Amino acid sequence: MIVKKAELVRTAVEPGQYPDTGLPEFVLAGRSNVGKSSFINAMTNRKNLARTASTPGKTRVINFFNVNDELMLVDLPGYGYAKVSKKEQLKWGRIIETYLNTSSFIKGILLLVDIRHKPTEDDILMANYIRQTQNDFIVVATKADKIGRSKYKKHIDIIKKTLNLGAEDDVIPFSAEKRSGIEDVWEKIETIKNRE
Ligand SMILES: Nc1nc2c(ncn2[C@@H]2O[C@H](COP(=O)(O)OP(=O)(O)OP(=O)(O)O)[C@@H](O)[C@H]2O)c(=O)[nH]1
Ligand SMILES: [Mg+2]
Repeated sequence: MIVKKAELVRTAVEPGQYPDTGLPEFVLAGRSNVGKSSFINAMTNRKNLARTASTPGKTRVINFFNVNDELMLVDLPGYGYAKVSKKEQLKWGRIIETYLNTSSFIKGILLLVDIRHKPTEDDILMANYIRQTQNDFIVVATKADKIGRSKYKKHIDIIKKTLNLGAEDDVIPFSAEKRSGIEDVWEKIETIKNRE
């Protein structure tokens, strides 16, 4: 995929604010700080399209990015960061849940997990949730630059087992830092997009 155009077209917290371009949406879900916004920057080859930070809880709204007038990448607030107050967490949880239950343009959900760690209870809930929606499901293992390549398989097996994935489900190692895995993920997205 050659990204010619990538722009933030809408920031939303509630359904009336979602864009209605009709473009298929690919959603980034995952724990706070797992690398969702960095993923969008890497995928679109833009340094600062989606805002990232070393302090978790950076993304507090839903951001819709139009890519090539072909599809939307949707950046969600992260879940499960203990230092964010319970009240804020509930608020973001509702924003995420409402979006996932309401948007009629969602085509695929990308669940991002850190390649180094066993997925959390929240990740398992999210994976189960995604499975019971009609959407295609891609698991991306972020920050792959933080471990050696020879360790990928061991870590990916743990992720697959914990999230209860089938043998046919892929987990794609990804590094925004090293810019690896980008083509693999685009290929998956395009396959899903072109499938009726
Ligand atoms: N080494 C390494 N660091 C990464 C990678 N991706 C993201 N990071 C770092 O992880 C931190 C969090 O990244 P973000 O992209 O802001 O994470 P997020 O999931 O959008 O976080 P929230 O908006 O809080 O939900 C930042 O310090 C990034 O630089 C990666 O591939 N490799
Ligand atoms: Mg973010």
